[in-house]
Amino acid sequence: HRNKSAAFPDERERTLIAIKPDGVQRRLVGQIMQRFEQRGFKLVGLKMLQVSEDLLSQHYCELRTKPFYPSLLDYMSSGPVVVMVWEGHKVVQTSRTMVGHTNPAEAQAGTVRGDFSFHVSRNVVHASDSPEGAQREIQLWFQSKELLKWECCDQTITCEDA
Ligand code: IDP
Repeated sequence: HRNKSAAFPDERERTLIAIKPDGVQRRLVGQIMQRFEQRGFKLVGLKMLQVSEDLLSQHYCELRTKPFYPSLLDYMSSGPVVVMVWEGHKVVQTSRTMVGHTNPAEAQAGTVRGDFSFHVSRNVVHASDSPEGAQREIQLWFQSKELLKWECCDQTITCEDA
């Protein structure tokens, strides 16, 4: 059988999604993961961890001069996070749409932030904002052996070749 992923590299695009400490505390992990599963994306990495300050400062290096940066680090280390890598066609852009505006007050209903939050300081979830950013973040959060290659039996149904 033909290796579709090799022939269509776009289907191998990956993004990093993290359920932040408020999402874990509020028991939203299952509902959030379900949205990515039912959209048709493939889960290739998953773990729960208490994030170190070192990892957080690298993850949010572009925000270090922002006034909210210290409280962002406190928030992100206030409890465990669940971090995932999802794979699929245009997964970065589609995930950003699914997650919604950074500020939940402006996020549309139907998005994760629009359905589960109302304040920018507790916005439940992280999603990479570009394919390049996703690659950087995935390398930061995961070792390559933690990302699994597996064949999804519905791939020929959810995604057309051409
Ligand atoms: P993004 O998470 O939607 O990509 P960024 O601008 O990269 O948005 O900000 C990263 C995170 O920093 C946000 O998700 C949010 O948790 C936090 N943040 C952004 N702006 C503010 C703010 O004005 N006050 C408090 N926290 C903020």
